[in-house]
Amino acid sequence: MATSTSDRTPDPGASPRPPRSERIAGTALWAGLGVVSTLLGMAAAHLVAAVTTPSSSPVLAVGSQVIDLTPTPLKEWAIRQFGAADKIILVGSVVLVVLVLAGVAGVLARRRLALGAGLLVALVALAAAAAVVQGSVTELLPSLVAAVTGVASLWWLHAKASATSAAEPGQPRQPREAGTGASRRGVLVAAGALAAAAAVLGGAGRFITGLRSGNVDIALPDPASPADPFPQGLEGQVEGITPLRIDNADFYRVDTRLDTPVIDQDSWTLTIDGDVEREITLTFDDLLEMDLIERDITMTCVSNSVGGEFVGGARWLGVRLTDLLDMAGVGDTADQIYSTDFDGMTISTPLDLATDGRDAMIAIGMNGEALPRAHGFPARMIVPGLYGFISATKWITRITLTTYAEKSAYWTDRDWATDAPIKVSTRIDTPNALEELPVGENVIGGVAWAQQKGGVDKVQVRIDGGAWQDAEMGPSVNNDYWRQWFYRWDASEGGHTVAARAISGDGTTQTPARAMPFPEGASGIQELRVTVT
Ligand SMILES: Nc1nc2c(c(=O)[nH]1)N[C@H]1C(S)=C(S)[C@@H](COP(=O)(O)O)O[C@H]1N2
Ligand SMILES: [Mo]
Repeated sequence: MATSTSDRTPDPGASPRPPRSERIAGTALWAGLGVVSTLLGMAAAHLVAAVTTPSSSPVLAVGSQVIDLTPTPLKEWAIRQFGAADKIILVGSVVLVVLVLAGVAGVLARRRLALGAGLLVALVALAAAAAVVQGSVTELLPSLVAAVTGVASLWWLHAKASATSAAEPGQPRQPREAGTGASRRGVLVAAGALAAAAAVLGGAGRFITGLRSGNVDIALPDPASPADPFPQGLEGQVEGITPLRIDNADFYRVDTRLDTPVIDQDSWTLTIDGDVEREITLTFDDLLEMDLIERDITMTCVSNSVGGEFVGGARWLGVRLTDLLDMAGVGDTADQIYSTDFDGMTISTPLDLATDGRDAMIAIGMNGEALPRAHGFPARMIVPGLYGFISATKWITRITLTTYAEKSAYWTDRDWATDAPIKVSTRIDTPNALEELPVGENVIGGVAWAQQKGGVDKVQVRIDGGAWQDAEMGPSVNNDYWRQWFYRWDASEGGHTVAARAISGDGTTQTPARAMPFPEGASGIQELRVTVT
């Protein structure tokens, strides 16, 4: 038999189909090429977004759109399941879905490059649409970069895989197969190089975002109306208790954003309009020149479950809200303060409550520093006694005096309450649920709050469903601030339940009636089991 090159192909008469394991490896390789191309596109886009508008990064734009479209019950479920990690899980899920589709695009590209590239472009088009809905047309740039980089990368890898496969000596031309052996190694090296490039670009994007979202160091003026001296808390005395004042870096953060907004205080302005005698616009410097009040106030999120993490006490510095409203002159039809952040997100606040004499302010300082970017720099609203979602607008740029009939804010559109005073509540900080404790004296401790209800007068502890016993109280800062408490418990061996409740200065006892956070805040009594051995 003559030995032509084609004769070296094993069993030339049979189907050229490679063995099953080869086919799986081939598919996996192509899926991987799709994933690498997509990662490179996302990373390049992330870098471009980092230097322009961080939130226009395709994954974040899609994530924000998902947040806005998620029905309230599902959102509530996610917060219950994942707590403060909900956003990491959201972004992670978006990335996962994108990467699965990227793998599909790679496999399609093996058959026809245009099919795979088309799927990638369709994916990016979705992100671009989200970026435009979330931001503006100027935020299309990162998506464009993602499309160009991703498709170019897929095209290059496709060419390499096809070319090396065809160049295999003695092999029939198989342009649709990533070759085997040496040729496959070439493709893997190329893909590895692109993956490394993606890591570098993505890392650079992260680094730049980190630099840009660093907090601003501004010397703040002294308050015209300072807070009372701050007492020593129980934290040195009761192990595991929450500090009386929460450091800025530890303060809970709740908002709809996946980025940390970077706002330049020199171009920032605050406008007061709507039903007012004269519309006014103030700069950051204008605020610094006004009389400032300084107050210790405990903020609470409506999504905080009983015993949850979304509550914190801090010292706020700002301009009295009523001073600003008086400058504009509020008309007599308004019943709602409708505030807007730099990105168009809106929050409603009942006008009568915000102006009833409580220390509502437009804050520019938190615990002796300018507001951290995560907490609203350059300015935010703070209204003691109301949950944050109807009072604490961060990155605020506009205050519109209007009516609830006329305008509805972000959470109002999602069926949350418009009038939601913070409920009297307490949290057991120590011991932890299911903790094992030694027989004898154990200290139970925590914090309680009753803003605008006369502050916390008493906390009581109940062991195994027995009688309520008064706890020892930490210092009282003011009626809008939380209060630490502890109870010395002589524990006997066995399993026990520990519960705590607060009683406010105006005589409100924390209700045992259980309510979920939606639509106006959780209630009930925190009870946990411990084992004493
Ligand atoms: N612009 C803007 N402001 C916002 C929010 C938001 O999503 N966007 N979330 C509100 C909610 S629900 C709460 S509880 C407080 C939380 O403020 P913090 O993150 O500083 O603790 O901010 C409020 N202000
Ligand atoms: Mo909130």
